[in-house]
Amino acid sequence: MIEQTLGLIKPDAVAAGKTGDIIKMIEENGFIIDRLEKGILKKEHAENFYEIHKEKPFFGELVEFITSGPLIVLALRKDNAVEEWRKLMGATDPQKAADGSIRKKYGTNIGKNAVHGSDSLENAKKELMLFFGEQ
Ligand code: 3AN
Repeated sequence: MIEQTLGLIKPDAVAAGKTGDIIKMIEENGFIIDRLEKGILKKEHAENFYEIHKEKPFFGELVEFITSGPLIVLALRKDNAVEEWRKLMGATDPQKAADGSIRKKYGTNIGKNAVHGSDSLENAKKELMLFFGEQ
């Protein structure tokens, strides 16, 4: 099934000048980039986005990091996009991420891990709505 998912290139990777490399990997892996935007997230927007992690000890750190500089917001389309994008991203902890994955290549640690992807089709719809509004 053709799906759309939300991808972020996080501030660590943007600041490191890896935007182009990551977009190249995305395109080479057969994703269509339907939407692309660069900007700095407002604190309230980030808190909303990471709402499911509100009770976690690293919530403050998470919000601070994701708002710390420009990021790239992407709407990615492909057959089975949610799962395929998570596969291309690799495991949350870059040290555990598979060879060839984006996090293995460009992630620093479990917090600064270069990219984000929705974890289900339901959350993809919510996250796409949060960033891009009604399509
Ligand atoms: P994923 O991004 O792979 O779906 P989640 O949903 O478990 O991972 O975590 C959301 C984000 O929270 C991660 N991308 C990561 O940046 C951050 N995170 C997860 N665990 C930790 C942790 N133990 N310390 C700091 N940040 C974390």
